Amino acid sequence: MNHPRLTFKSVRARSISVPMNRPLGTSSATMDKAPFLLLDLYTDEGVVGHAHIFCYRDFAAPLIRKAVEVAGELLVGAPLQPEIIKNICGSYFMLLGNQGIVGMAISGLDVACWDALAKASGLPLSQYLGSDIQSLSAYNSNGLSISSNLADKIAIAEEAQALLEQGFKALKIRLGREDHAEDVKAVKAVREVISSGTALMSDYNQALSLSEALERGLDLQQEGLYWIEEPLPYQDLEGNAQVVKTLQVPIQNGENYSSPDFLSLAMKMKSMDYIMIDLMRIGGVSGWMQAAELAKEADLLLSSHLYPEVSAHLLAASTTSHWLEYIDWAEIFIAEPVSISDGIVKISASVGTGVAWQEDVVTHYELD
Ligand code: SMN
Ligand code: MG
Repeated sequence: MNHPRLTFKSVRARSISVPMNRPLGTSSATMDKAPFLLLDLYTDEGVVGHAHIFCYRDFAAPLIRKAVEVAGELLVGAPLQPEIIKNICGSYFMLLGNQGIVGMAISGLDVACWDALAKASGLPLSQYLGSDIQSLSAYNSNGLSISSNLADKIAIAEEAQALLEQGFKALKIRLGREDHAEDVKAVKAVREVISSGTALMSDYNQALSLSEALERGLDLQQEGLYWIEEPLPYQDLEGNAQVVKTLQVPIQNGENYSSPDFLSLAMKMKSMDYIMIDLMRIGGVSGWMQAAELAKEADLLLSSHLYPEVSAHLLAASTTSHWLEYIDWAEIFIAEPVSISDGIVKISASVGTGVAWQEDVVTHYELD
């Protein structure tokens, strides 16, 4: 791909922690604040690229920030090209390892780089990547948590109805309570109030052992779930393959895959029916596009994990595009949140990713 000529000047990274409209309770953690790291990548030519990285825990934001700043020092004066960022950062961080905090820092720089390149070309990112798709189906992934105040049937049913109010046709429920019967009760309570045409995805966040996944999965199959996500630890490729083989309900995996190579291995092992990519784990836009190519070769349906603002462009440019995960956590600080009606997301027509900050909000929630 021939990119416009831009030169890396500097990067500014700011940690913020914003309140969430609905706390998210998963089998692994409950969050009521969303920590993000915001990147502004400056070029000699005046174009600025942006990226936001969801950091899961407040303490992680300054750590990822440090890795971004160290990488930024190395990149001063370099031509702004994804391959160059990957090579310079890849070799500097080689001995430490290019996953986790470091991987998120490099992915964030890659996203900010693509944002700047698409901006310099005068195109929305989706079009810069060759797509002319204007809209995508999204599921509402807010809420439906595992948390005590939602353990009762009525509260979770009411929440499901509220989550469908914007016209969504699909929701995701978090599973993995100690007591499987409580999970079943929650699924039934939601299913009872949503129409048969509404898709109900589910997510265990890696909570189960293989025997639990098989037992619970076989029992849940009759509840009409659209997919079961991450029943087992993501790296247990063999166990996941066994779950895929045994259950009829599709298994969704991939949000924790840190490279296209790992995805390729997981695909060879047949560890998923559907694939979900997180752009800040897989290597930014560059990693996503490689993953999309692998998904295309294997004819695997590809969904996004978090970052609906940016992922919408990437799904639009992916041949086997499936569902966009919609969460609203960044809307408080993003100037142009994703536009949704009837569960359909319209791809932003602004140049680049369309992501820019509401500066007064960023200042208010800045961590340090
Ligand atoms: C998830 C995402 C982000 C934080 C916690 C849990 C979840 C999902 O796995 O797929 O939405
Ligand atoms: Mg998940």
